[in-house]
Amino acid sequence: MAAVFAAVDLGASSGRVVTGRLGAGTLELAEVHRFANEPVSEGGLLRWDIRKLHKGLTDGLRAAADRHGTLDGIGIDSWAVDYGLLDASGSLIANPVHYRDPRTAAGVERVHAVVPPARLYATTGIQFQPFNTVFQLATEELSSVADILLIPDLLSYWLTGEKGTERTNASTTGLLDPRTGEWSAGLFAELGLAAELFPPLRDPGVLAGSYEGCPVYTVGSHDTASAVVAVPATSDRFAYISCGTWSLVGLELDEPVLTEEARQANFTNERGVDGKVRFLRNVMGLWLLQEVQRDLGLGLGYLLDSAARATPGRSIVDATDPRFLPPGDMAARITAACRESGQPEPRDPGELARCVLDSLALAYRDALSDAVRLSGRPIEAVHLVGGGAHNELLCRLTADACGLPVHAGPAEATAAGNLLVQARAAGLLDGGLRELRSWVRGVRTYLPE
Ligand code: LFR
Repeated sequence: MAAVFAAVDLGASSGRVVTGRLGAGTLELAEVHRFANEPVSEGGLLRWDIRKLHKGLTDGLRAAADRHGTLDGIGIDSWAVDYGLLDASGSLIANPVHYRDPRTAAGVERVHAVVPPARLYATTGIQFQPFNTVFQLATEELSSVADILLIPDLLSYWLTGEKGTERTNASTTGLLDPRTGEWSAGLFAELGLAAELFPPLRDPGVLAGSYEGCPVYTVGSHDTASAVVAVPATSDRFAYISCGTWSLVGLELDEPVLTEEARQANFTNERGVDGKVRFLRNVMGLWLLQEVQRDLGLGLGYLLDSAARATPGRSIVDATDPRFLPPGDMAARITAACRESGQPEPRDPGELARCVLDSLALAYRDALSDAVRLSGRPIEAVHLVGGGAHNELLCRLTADACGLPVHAGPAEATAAGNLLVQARAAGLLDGGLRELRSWVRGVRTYLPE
């Protein structure tokens, strides 16, 4: 008999509920609900409208149940680093602040004054990003806070009444020891943070509670961790690009790489499902294109068609530059970056989009060659998963830039990884990541030219 699981996947611009029907030898995915994620400005800060997301989630679960009858499990993943603060009565104090809000500069200074960057990296293995939870927390007034819940853990708490901190996402806080998978007690002490503020750590793939009689499982609740589960690799010699709003570019390793070179190269050691290490670099990703689209009021199809006709490699920007982090004025910021580096300014939307795509492909190439050099792990192919797998031009440019075959797809890797970990937790699948990956379908290969 088939079993049906529901994956709740919250992205920076939309959330979705995807069901996975596990039948004879196949996992059939269906998107049953999609809802907008529109940040709000409150108290001078950019925030997530978390109640609206919660409503989208429960509406989606209802749609899933309407379609399939009963559900065999629910799992929640979202972007990383952000959190809600609860008071002693268990109520959310305010909407969670968006990691793209520039409030964190002071937090970075405060943390680095106590724990210098090199020691912070040696302790946690997490790349410097101004929005890491550890820096966000240094800007908070925590005296009336009883619990800190990461976004998927907060929504899971609202569904089940149970509190916990899922480990893959906990690693993105910049407070976890990558060698043990436990909080770094020393770091908490040095920063004057009480470790009890986070509910107990829990692994992906355990029972978190229940919602209306249906089991809720932890999954790789950091969306990137779930996406990496569904990379359909058949050997160890692969790299991945999880390509959505961000592009997360790197390798799956067994041990963290905590060298000074890895820090200088801004590589992170996030925790993966089954205790793996996601050794990767954050590249701005489709955010650049989404913001150009929003800025110019143009459709994606039009932009990509014109980019395909534009001169290749006319100007390149650094797609890891934090100047592109905040929303707004993206066309102007990209044009300024070209001008400042003495390159021709894009003259039309097609040239602008081409500049973004060429820059992404080169940033992928650089990240992959650094990853191989820093880890000593050779690679034979690149798996590009996530929404970017639909972007043929980007896939082609990536294959050419990297000089490696790019296996593009599945686009819904995050939901697939979420569902596979649930199915295993429910006892319907067994084995390791290799076995889970064998259920993943939907790949198109681009060979370098
Ligand atoms: C991707 C992602 C990245 C993380 C960024 C901010 O959706 O989770 O992995 O660095 O969002 O949370």
